[in-house]
Amino acid sequence: MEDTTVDTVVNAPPTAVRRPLPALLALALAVSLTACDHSSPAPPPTVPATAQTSAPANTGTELLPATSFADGLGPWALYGTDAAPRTADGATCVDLPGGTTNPWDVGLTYNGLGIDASAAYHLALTASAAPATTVRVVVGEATGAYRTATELFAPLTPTAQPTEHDFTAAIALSATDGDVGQVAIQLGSATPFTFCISEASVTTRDSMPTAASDAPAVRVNQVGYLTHAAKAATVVTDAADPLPWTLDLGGMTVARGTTEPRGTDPSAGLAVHTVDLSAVTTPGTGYTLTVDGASSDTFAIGDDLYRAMRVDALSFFYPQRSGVAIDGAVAGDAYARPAGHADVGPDQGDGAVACLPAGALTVDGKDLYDGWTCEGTIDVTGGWYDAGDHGKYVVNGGIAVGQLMSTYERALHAPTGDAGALGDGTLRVPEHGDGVPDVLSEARWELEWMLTMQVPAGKDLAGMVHHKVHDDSWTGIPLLPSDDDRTRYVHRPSTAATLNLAAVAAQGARLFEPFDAAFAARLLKAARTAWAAAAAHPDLYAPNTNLHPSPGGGPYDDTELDDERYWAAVELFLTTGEDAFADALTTNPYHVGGTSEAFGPAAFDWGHVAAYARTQLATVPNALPVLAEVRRSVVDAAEATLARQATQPFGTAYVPDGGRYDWGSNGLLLNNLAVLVAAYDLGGEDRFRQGVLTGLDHLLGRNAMGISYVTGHGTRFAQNQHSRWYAAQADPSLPHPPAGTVSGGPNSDVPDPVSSSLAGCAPQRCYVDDIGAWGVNELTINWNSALAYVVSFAADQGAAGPA
Ligand code: 9MR
Repeated sequence: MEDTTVDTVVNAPPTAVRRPLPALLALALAVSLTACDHSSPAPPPTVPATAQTSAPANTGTELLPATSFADGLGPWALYGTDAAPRTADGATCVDLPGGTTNPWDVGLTYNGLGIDASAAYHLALTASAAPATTVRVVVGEATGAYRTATELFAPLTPTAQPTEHDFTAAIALSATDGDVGQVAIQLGSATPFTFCISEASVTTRDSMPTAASDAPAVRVNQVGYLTHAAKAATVVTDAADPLPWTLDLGGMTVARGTTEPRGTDPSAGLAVHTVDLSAVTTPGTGYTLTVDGASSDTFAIGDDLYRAMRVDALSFFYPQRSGVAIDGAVAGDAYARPAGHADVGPDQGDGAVACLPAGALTVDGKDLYDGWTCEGTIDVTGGWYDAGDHGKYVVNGGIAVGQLMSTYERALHAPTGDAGALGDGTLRVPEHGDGVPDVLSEARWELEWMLTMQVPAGKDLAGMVHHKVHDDSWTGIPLLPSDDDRTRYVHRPSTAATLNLAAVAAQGARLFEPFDAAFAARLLKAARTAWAAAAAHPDLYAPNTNLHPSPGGGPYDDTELDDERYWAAVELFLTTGEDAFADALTTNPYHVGGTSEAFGPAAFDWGHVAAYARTQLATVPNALPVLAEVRRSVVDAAEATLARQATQPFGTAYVPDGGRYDWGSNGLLLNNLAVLVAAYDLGGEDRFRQGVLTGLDHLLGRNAMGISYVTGHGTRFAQNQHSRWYAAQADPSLPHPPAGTVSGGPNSDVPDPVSSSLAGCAPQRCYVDDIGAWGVNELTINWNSALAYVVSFAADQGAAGPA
């Protein structure tokens, strides 16, 4: 898929902020060193949830000149505070007065750590904080760009406890010159606390431990299986021969059989067997499957397993809203927060944002937009925050709001669709009682914002749409949107963003027509204007380069726009029926029989939208003469996906050529399932419905990690998705992401400082549920829109269909 090779860190923590320890000061402090004492018995190893992996006894070489703080700070330096360290009872403590904004404003640093890129290390601290405080610990550059080799969030309590962290270094660091390495314990905090430290250590390791999982060997959909659905499980076992299994409910064995050995699954790096429970159609909760002495997590069989998840997946968007206070009475008390970027401070507000000044430089020293800027300011208040960051990006907003509207549109037209389930009063949104389906009210929040991004008539590039708005540099975690004090800029319009607006505004025009004709007309006018502007400026590309030294947002770059043109033409045609749009779509290279292939092993994402457009054309009623061919092409693509899925002992429908998993693999899986949904809706062939449900089994626990990737659903679910405000892992006073939040999922590139410790992992296991692991565990609007679409389908199945 697009742009997985990022030359600059995406959603990275702050860069140019940590204060280096002056080398002379380090030397001066070093003279007070005493020999460290390893003789006292270590306290029981309590590995906090935030530690990356558990740490078996490590016998590597110690890289710090001293590991004990019994006699003072030794070679470490305290910066950002006048508070004086004191030493007692084997520890050095400091009373920090609080009052700082960023974690890195105060810190304890050791400079002079030399490590090799891609080598394995073990970091350990024994420390306390009173009151309990989470601190960020970084191994990285001591100067310059402050690049990070690894990081962890250590939740310190008033009782000293060890925090341990195994990592593979993302970059090389030098002990003496050049990229001098640093261990930094960041102690910035708004509130006062006392920090004490007794031990710190960085040692070499021979190799990383394999990703540990406490999941049972028997992997099931932890939420459950619809009564009339295929029911498959996967068992991790080296046994060569079939094994007996039993299915138990309430202490009784209700079914038994033998497993099917499937060999080693390369996507998981595990030897597995599969179990087929499809014959069991007795509803119940608390089923367990037992094989060879190992029992699965409990699961249900029933007709009503996805309705709550549908509400959750769709309600994810409200607390992502920018520009408005989030009402705890609507979203849940834990999610109440002040409005972000609403011009009330301390954030800078989105009411009057300037364009990026001309001459802003990339890492290559080039002017990012070739001299482009704009006069004045723009009101870009509103919309959804994209992900765990505070940026707002039109092309990702486009696919996300498009899929939300398609969730509703499917319910209008599909044989099993239930528009009532998405009606007014069904979701956790504030717009109840207005007669408008809640899913459309949520979509409108984003559409209104996208309209603000369109250049008005009379200005340079009128009708084009600005690509994005975000901070001038990356912020750290945790940070409420309302506390983001960075300067924000609107970026240059792009043809891609303009076509995105044309597509979703056209779709919105037909869906809002029954509820608000004036808004529908406004949308259609904007869509037509955008279509014409994109035709006049067909190649204004969003670049893949990033600003230097800190981009402050993702690039969402794209230089192949025929698919966006196809999507815009399809939606404009579906709304207007006009010949000009029929011509535009039938002559597009991505149309049936064209030179570009719309479908592939990954159907669609934010930057590859042809398959999504094709499914829209196939499923939304229209009078295109070649509609039968269009529909056949969707069914053929679904057949190809089913064929790939059938090879997978863990049931995934995402089977990329070459095997490597891309960024957002769970989103890619869900969008493949969306094509199966369309195929089922078109012909009612049950195998497509089964393929969707089997794909959800994988997402919800029948996978190599043995976890449900949807917060709040399943026995063991991801809940530390990368987010600056659902940041409970970094600050226990903040919540975890709301129920119904899907994680981006395994990414073979493991591009962030936390997941990079898994380098070389089998694709399904390139994952860790850690807030710092932004390359494998972020939340985004486009992945949750995919979840919402597919889960809404699953919720509609209920008692329907034969097994
Ligand atoms: O989902 C995006 C993925 O397809 C790209 O490869 C990656 C690098 O450009 O960016 C991802 O999008 C991130 C965006 O740039 C910033 N907000 C968070 C998004 C999810 O990680």
